[in-house]
Amino acid sequence: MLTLVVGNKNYSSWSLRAWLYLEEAGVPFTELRIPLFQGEDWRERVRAFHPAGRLPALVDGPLEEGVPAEGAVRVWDSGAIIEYVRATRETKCGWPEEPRAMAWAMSLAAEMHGGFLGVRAELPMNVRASKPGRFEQLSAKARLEVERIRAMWGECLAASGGPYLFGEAMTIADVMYAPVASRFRTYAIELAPELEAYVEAIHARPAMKRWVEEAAAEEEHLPFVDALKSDLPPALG
Ligand SMILES: N[C@@H](CCC(=O)N[C@@H](CS)C(=O)NCC(=O)O)C(=O)O
Repeated sequence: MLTLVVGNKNYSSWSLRAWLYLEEAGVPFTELRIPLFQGEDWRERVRAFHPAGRLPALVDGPLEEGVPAEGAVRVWDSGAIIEYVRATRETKCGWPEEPRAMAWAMSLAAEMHGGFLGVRAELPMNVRASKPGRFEQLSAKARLEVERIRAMWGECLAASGGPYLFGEAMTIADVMYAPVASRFRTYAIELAPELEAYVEAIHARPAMKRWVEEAAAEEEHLPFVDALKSDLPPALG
């Protein structure tokens, strides 16, 4: 029995990655949502699942009184969650099989997981928002990162023929960049037609559509994200 703990669907990009992976992989799970930055005790509630108080987190095993029961396996960090699920369950989504494509996909996923700090801070995920014109306000660092993402998506799609980065099937690389596709839509980042088609293909996935609908229905607002304040907690991006 798997329980995935996610944050606010509108804002938590790392939660989206783990959630979308489980959905695309076809692995059954129960979702538990703990909205970040809400109320006095949100960090304490999250710490029952993730020792550093972040989301997403996964529990393999029962919960008792809303927290992992003794003996339940706890996994945190989106990358670890994806690999744990792949190692313990039958999954319909993974890495490309061909070694060269696999190496490429793994490298792109790692590049996302470990980098793009400018994009993460200056283009925070805000699924239901529409904030065109943001590109002109970005730092040089964030602009270069946008350029790198455009180039990497373009190279992959040209080599694979799309509609996903590595061809006909969604892979973990697409899952890792799904929140970037969402940000590019929110901030109307200019894209070549084939990259727009990729953003559209990601948003056309039934699971992604559900996440977007559920994000739009959430009631909490994080003013520091909505107002694009510079003191955005870097981890949220
Ligand atoms: N590397 C982690 C990042 C987790 C993370 O930082 N999550 C954000 C939400 S998207 C968070 O919990 N932020 C809380 C905070 O900034 O205190 C992962 O891949 O899961």
